[in-house]
Amino acid sequence: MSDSRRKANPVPGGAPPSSPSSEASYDRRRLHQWLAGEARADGVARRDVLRLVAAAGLAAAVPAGPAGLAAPAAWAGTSATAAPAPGIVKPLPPERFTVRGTNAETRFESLAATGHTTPVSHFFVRNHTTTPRLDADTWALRIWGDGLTGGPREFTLDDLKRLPSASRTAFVECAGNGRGFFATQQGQEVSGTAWTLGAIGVARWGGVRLADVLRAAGLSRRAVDVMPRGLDADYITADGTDLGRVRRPLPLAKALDDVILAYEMNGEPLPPDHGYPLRLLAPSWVGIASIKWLGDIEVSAGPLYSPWNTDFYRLYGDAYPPQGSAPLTRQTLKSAFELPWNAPFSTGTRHRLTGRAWSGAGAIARVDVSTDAGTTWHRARLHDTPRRATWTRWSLPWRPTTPGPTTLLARATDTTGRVQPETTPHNTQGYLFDAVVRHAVTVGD
Ligand SMILES: Nc1nc2c(c(=O)[nH]1)N[C@H]1C(S)=C(S)[C@@H](COP(=O)(O)O)O[C@H]1N2
Ligand SMILES: [Mo]
Repeated sequence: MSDSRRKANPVPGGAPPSSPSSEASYDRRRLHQWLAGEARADGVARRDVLRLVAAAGLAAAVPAGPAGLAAPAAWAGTSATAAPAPGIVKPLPPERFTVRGTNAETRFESLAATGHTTPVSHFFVRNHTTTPRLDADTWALRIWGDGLTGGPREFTLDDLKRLPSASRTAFVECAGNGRGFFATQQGQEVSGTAWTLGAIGVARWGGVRLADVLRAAGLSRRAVDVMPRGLDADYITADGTDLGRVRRPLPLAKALDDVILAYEMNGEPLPPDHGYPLRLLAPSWVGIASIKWLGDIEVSAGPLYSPWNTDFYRLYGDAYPPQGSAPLTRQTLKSAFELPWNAPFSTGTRHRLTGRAWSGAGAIARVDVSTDAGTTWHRARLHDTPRRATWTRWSLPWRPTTPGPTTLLARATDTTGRVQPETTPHNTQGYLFDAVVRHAVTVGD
């Protein structure tokens, strides 16, 4: 059932303004505008946009416009060249984190000691390069572009704090969370960081609504896209191409809906690794939408492109059209046990299995757990009031009877009726893994 649904709608998610079909038509409209010379694609190779245009079956009257930067035909993965030091400021004790290149994955078992929100001490870090050290006293956010009624505007942190404050509990989850299971469960090759399930954390984000800031800056009725950009170093691909600073266009509809510019995380100033002094937070969307270390936001009357919505963060592969899916928006559906791999259990003892489940499309409706590799299923007890944009903790008692290795499964269902499938259709960059994860454990006597 979920398989046929995926074919019709390759990008998970349901209702407007970010439903797959509206994103797909938005994407076609952008490409039309690019052909008409009305959309900019700075820092994106011209031929990459042309490839999208061709694959979308759009007209061949191609503008002579300015040439984009040269870019490779295929990126060699989404992680920068491995550095000797990960460039992360906070401590990364091995019982809480697995360091992967410039990134740090949270060990899911370490979350058992945390509450609904994830303390900074446990929160995963995904850095394209390294954490920059910024000085809030000299920092200001610049808002500019032809989607404003007037000229550029600057906001200091104090200016932002004078606007009405807003806060939201929401996860940040990398689009590649679970990517490692394409190889280990499905025998498929994908590029990028081989995360297990710990490229997610939930925090209480405090700041101001992006909508309020855009209005204060003088939002024009002609605005269609906003492009937040980070102050971290330019991202250089493995083959040496400079893609510029990390940035990704956000459709205005999302920007005005529930996006927050956060200067606080769990009631404290944002820590350096998570975007100090200001980050964007796009609830329910893939992590790349939540740009850290904000320096400027372009507000545009025409559609914008960056490599983070042309090559990265689309689904490419046999199950998808040649131009890839529309740019990824909402996260998918997952659940995870708060257990290490091969966790030991003993027969005749009553254990309590705990975990978390979440969805980018709605709240969690139920979680079913199997302790016998899928033969029988038991409904887990939910410990949070399920809400969208955050996870729900769950538990199930288990008294193992048979010694030996076994496989635990947890299968979440969300309020849109989506159920985690047995397999995820392959995509070359390993995004949005949503299949039930087969968690190996060992039962001793
Ligand atoms: N400026 C900037 N913003 C960024 C990134 C980055 O490397 N630079 N990484 C993105 C990605 S891919 C993810 S998954 C999230 C991770 O947020 P976290 O490090 O606070 O967990 O930040 C996003 N925002
Ligand atoms: Mo990410």
